[in-house]
Amino acid sequence: MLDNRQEFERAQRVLVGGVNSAVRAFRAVGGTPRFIARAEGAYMWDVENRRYIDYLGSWGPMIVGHSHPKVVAAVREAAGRGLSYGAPNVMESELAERLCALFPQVERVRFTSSGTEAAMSALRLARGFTGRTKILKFEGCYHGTADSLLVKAGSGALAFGTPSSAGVPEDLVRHTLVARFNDLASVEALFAAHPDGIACVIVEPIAGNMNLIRPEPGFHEGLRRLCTAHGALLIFDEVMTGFRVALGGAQQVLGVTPDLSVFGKVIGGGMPVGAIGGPAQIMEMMAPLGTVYQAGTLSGNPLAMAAGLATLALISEPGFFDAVSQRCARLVAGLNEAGRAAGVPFCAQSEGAMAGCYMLGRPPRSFEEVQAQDLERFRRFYHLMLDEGVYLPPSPVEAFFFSAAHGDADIDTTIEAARRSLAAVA
Ligand code: KE4
Repeated sequence: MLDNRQEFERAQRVLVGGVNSAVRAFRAVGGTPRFIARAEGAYMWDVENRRYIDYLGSWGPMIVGHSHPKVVAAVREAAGRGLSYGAPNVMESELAERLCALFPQVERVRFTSSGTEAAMSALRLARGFTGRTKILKFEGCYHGTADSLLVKAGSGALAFGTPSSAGVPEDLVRHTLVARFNDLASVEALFAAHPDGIACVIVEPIAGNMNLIRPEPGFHEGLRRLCTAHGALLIFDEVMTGFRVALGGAQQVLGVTPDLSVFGKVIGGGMPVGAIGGPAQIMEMMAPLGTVYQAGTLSGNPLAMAAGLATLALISEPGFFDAVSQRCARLVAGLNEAGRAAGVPFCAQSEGAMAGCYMLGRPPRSFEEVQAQDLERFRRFYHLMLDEGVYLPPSPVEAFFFSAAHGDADIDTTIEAARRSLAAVA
């Protein structure tokens, strides 16, 4: 068996950067990515058989924990009936019915195989429905890798300092307008500059790809008002927040209803699923009923639907979100206490089972504030925690993810590891 370093050297000979998604390459924190051999509950084990308490959770999907017996059983059972049909199957309808029941303004759904595809298709739908060309996004928000959205994006694009990707034609991105999260005046100015020109505003309702940044009171109500007044569609990208901050996503927490919602991650339970949801009047602009084309070979894949259905059944159980939110809050309280004890500008916060920790004295409220972190101190902290067997997302601009599988002993172990690690970087 090769160790992590040897596996990484091997991977880099055949995979670009040794990875299949840029953020996995540890470029923001340095060092060698861990090659995971297996995962169960709150834990992952690497090829050196080192166990980690996992707060990556596959970047969000694993809210019930890894290899949950009911999810694995559902996938196994589906696999016995075929891996993919390329034709309708009833589980697609079942999962869509669950979505429509949870989100009142969602009357029609279209499944995809990733959040990127769902966000990209939602943009096309908004442009087709409104007949307009411009889209408005927010600096630091990330909506996957569709060309129009790789402009001042978050997540790995931000971490690597390439928020606006090479290879995206200038005459395309000129239709992408960028405002500042939590700055309604920057949105109003763009609407004033482009009257009747903006097809949609797409936003992470609670930002997670410039680390967790909460919306200021009134921000989303303002977006809702401006979009309605200007005939633009408001799109909530709930790929990360959906079924994570609450069963009804950020729109339930915020009490603001978008025109279209984009989902992913938890809705697939670890299998490839994205989704767009919205009123029939808008959604039915999409093929085969309308003229906005959209398709995907593995969209609605039976195994992915089975994993999503099993996961949604588990998180819909009474008390699930109260329990997971309370335990996540206990972890965050312990991390904040560890920062105070170490005398380090370090803090953490959470919303439901989504959390963020920062090398800052108080939670950031903007893209600029999150950028003010002491990156070298974060890197040292990150690796000290990894060496303690605590796996956080390998970036200072990513949220971290709690699960129902994280027990009190895991929380206590994590807090103690943070105390030692923060003391060491003080
Ligand atoms: P995917 O295409 O990676 O399934 O989804 C893209 C996406 C869209 N919208 C939001 C709000 C997202 O957070 C994401 C994906 N998030 C990143 C982590 N910040 C996925 C990790 C990765 O890129 O490997």
